[in-house]
Amino acid sequence: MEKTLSIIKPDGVSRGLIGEVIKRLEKNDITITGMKMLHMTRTQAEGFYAVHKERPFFKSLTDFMISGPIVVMVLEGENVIARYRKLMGATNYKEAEEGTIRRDFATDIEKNVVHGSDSPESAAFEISYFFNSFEIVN
Ligand code: 3AN
Repeated sequence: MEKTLSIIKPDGVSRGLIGEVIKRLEKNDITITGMKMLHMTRTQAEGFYAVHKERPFFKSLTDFMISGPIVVMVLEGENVIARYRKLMGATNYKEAEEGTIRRDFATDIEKNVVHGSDSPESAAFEISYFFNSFEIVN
């Protein structure tokens, strides 16, 4: 079974989309094995997005990610990294397929409601960034 990290970003939480995202996970046979709400500090957000630190949008992305609480989840299932990214849709919501979370709810390339790990390596890093082993059920 594969694992991935999902984040419901500050725009998703403040717009009341937590239930909507979770409903789509459950409908698609994706199991939630860890979940919590938190409000990142700047240092935590910069550490999480360290791979993007040279990108022009780094400051704006980290500002946004600390603008309010987020919900972080560990998701589990067969091929869940790719399946969850398919449910999310493309980073740019204008290019996202119909019926995806971002196509339905994103308002901006940055305010795009959700995050999902893009590889097994980033999933391992991202899950351990937010969860210890006691916080993930089996
Ligand atoms: P994804 O979340 O689809 O894997 P990444 O990892 O390439 O996308 O980018 C991380 C986050 O950075 C995105 N979710 C988005 O919020 C933001 N981002 C990516 N590309 C841009 C861009 N060109 N302009 C502004 N923000 C961006």
